[in-house]
Amino acid sequence: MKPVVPGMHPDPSVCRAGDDYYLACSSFEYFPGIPVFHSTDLRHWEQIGNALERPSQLVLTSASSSAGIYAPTLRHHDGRFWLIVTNVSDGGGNVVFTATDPAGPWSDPVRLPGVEGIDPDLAWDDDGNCWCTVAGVGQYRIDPATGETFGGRRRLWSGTPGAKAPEAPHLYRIGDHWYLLIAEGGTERGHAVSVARAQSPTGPFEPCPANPVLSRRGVDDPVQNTGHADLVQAPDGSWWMVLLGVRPGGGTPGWHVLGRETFLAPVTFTGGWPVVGELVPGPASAEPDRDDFDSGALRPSWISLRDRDERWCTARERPGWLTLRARGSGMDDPAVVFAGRRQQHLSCLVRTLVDPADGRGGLAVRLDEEHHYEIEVASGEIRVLARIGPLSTVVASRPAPGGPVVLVVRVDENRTPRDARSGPDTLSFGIEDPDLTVLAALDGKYLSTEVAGGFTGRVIGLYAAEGTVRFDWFDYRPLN
Ligand code: 6LW
Repeated sequence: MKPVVPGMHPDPSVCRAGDDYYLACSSFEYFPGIPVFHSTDLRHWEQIGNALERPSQLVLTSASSSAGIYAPTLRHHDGRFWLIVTNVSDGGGNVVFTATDPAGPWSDPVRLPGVEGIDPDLAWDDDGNCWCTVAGVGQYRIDPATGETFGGRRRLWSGTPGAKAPEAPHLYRIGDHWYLLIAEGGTERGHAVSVARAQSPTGPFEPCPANPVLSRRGVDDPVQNTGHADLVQAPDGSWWMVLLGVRPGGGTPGWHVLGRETFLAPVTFTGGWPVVGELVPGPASAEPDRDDFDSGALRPSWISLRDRDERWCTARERPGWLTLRARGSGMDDPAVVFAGRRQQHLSCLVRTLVDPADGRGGLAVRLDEEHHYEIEVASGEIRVLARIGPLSTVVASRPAPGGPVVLVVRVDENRTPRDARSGPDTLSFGIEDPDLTVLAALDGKYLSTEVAGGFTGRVIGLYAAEGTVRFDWFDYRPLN
């Protein structure tokens, strides 16, 4: 079952304007922040930008991995697009952005100092009141244009008694009722979606007798951890849910490596309550995706760590090449200069042509600072490095041919685990000279969320660890 937006695209929020749908996701410590997608059928999504692409909109200086930007809500109201989100780092808090075109530019932030809590939602009632509902579940009346809060936080509902982490609230007016959709059970295997309804946006809320309305708890299904959902109505009146889920692989307990991905399901209303249908498969794999760095700008799928400054990362300095200039000393260093893209397929082949000149750098597969594998070239040597928790090691090395070299990582999903401990995939690192020579093949379980912890998934990309390193092209080929 393929997601509709594969790779690390969690906490999806969706809205419709006319015949067009737009979707936004969390982006954590990566810059630019909040990928924005467009679709006309809810199955095929194209990234049209990132909402937060200027330092005046997003500061992540002190964001540790899996901190930063959490759980946006995207809405179309009164002829404008509204985005509300929490930056859990750098004193960011809850902030609202607006745009007339969701591809951007988005406004500078309006801060909501009176709103505490993550996963903020925006909903408007017929009297023009704007309600901001947050994890917990609490609610504030706000003015999203000024950031003012009227009165304090009111408790709305805490979900199913005994269930942990009532979060990800979204509030909708549907027919005669206000529906409050939440996630509960935590974002791991116990994740679920529950719903309550009321006559007014402020409650009192009556829980759905069939809660949870969505969960994969204890269910034999390749898609697990389903939850954190949002609803949208199609022009024909049908309802749809976007939600996050993961695809664990290997033996026990199952390791997911791509982060939490966005899935789609139909929703019908029976007796005034939503009933969630089977997941709708996402489109078949994308075509090979090649970047030649010829346009001088990086496409929106490229993400950097915490910031992207022309001094360290530019496609303009040597035309047709991406130039990275080291700031941190390597992939262990939170300050490393890294630019990559989400791994979006369970199997894929990634290649790049690197000219290390007098620098050191290469191709990395990153989960976080403490969990990454890379192949790098420097001063006549090619090395494969692995960092797993507190342990770092050089896995393989060999002399480098002079001049630019093609570095390769191939990820192969492990479709038939040999035993209970078999990992989800194998990552093979090598060089093309011109035939492929594999220097090391590593178990992918160590670059999974179940090992590393946190909320993110793998990103594959380019880095500079010393001096200036230039890349002529970057080729990402899905293999499934
Ligand atoms: C998000 C919370 C969650 O704020 O994970 O799955 C957190 N749900 O709602 C970070 O993505």
